[in-house]
Amino acid sequence: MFRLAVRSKSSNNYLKSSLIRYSSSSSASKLTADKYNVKRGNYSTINDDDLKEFNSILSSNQIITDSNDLIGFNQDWMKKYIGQSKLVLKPKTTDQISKILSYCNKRKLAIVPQGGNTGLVGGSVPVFDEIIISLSNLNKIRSFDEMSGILKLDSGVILENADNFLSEKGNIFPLDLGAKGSCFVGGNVATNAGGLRLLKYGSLHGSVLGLEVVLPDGTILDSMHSLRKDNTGYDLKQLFIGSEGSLGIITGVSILCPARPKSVNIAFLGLNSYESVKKCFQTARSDLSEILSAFEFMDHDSQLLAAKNLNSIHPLCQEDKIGIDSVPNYPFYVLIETSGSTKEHDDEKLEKFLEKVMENETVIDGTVSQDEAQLKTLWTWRESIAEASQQFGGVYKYDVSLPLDSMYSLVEAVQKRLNDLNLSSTTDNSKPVYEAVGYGHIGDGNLHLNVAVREYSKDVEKALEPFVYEFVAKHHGSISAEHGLGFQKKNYISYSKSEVEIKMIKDLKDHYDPNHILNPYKYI
Ligand code: FAD
Ligand code: 2HG
Ligand code: ZN
Repeated sequence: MFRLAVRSKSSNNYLKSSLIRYSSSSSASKLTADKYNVKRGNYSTINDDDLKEFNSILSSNQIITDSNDLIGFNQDWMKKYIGQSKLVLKPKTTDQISKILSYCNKRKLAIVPQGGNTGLVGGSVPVFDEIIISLSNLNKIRSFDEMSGILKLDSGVILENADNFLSEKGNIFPLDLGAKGSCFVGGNVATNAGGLRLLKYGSLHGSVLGLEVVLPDGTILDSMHSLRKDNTGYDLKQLFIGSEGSLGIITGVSILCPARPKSVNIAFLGLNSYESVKKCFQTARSDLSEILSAFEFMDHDSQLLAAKNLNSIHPLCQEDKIGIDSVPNYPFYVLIETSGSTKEHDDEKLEKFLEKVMENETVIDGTVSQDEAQLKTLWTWRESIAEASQQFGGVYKYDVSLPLDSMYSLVEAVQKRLNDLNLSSTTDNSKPVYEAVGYGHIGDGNLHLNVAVREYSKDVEKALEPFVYEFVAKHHGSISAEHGLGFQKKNYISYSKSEVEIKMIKDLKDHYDPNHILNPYKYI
């Protein structure tokens, strides 16, 4: 029986509350520099003259030096990487950033650009005493052209605020992700974030039309174009999309925003095997074609983690149960979103598709959203996994691209490895690993492997790295599909890039940032 109503009562406010800046105290042994045995680069240390200079550029409320206020800026979202910065600057204009960079470059003071600090690879926080430049005060919408759908905005605008603004105009931001309430548009561009609808709207390499960037020596590169087609010379903005704060500070973004779909449906399905997930995707791609806007998959254990965290009723639960007891026994789940302009047309297409996949038993069970609240609830069961996986103390996250055929075998290989090494148990609290789960953007060939742990431990890390990267390289994938290299993967780029590619990346870095003041100890 195909159910048409969703019963879960949970809301998706979980993220907003969880992303409020934390206030836990850091201890010396947990510092990134100590944990990973990093040697401080040959940078200057901030002195009174430097502070005087920054005070001449910024007002006092744009400068943070209080140790309590610094904690949140020094620690990443996973509480895995902890830096030692003594100074956060919060400029309000591109010009102020230009002056700061020009000064820091001359003084050889290292810098970390920071957006919403939701990055998952340790790129947004310092390792030593780098100055944090927070983009949070650069938060204005600059212009919107209703005819073309081109939005120009400061890089510190929160993604959700940009999308809410566009919603009033009948448009949509061509990127959506679970951290939308906290991440900044500039951070999204700097990481080339993929998110939940890349399948429909493509990557930021396609939708970003122009950027304004401050280079390490303070030069302002004004490339805020509004042209869809421009073949005059190198496409320089592409250099900064995904550069993770290593080449310049993005201060402005010009982006093409499509019309907001008038009709949106979600189907949440239960399946019996990974083979069925692939078959379901193939059918969705051909039968839902132009209205297919997301195809996400989740394994059973990822739903258990979400249920434990949300403590609400799973969308496919038919009994009077709550939390983990409400999660049915299907090994895999799929969330399919359709977006279009005509409700009847989309409903009919989805209905036919569902009839087909249920009839040939690709799909065993399912439910379809009927209103905005249900849509949100269903998305919650997918979006909340990222947070749920760290509820036991910590999480090791991998965001890989793999051919669909070998995608889930990475999760199985990791589970086996952790069991063989006697590191994994959901019941024995003395074992560091709670669970290894898989989920992700199957429509983009992007798997998220999350290893939920009771605490960060060298034994677990050694069991996972380079094992995961070797597996990915062997299967011709990428060690980062969307979160980037940051601190976590800086030593592993060669698993995904050739020597020639790495040399070109290094040459560019040396050319534009010869003093390596921007985001040191990361990326490469
Ligand atoms: P930050 O974390 O502050 O910074 C990330 C990197 O960009 C750092 O290296 C930083 O130095 C650099 N940077 C930031 N701003 C600038 C700037 N203006 N100029 C130059 N460099 C800058 N990512 C995805 O791709 N897809 C997802 O679906 C997704 N879902 C997520 C869900 C959750 C719950 C969480 C916590 C994270 C998720 N992420 C996802 C990861 C993260 O949200 C993205 O990488 C996001 O784009 C980071 O934006 P931010 O503003 O928080 O950047
Ligand atoms: C997602 O798709 C994000 O939910 C986060 O990219 C993935 O936390 C993760 O590993
Ligand atoms: Zn993702």
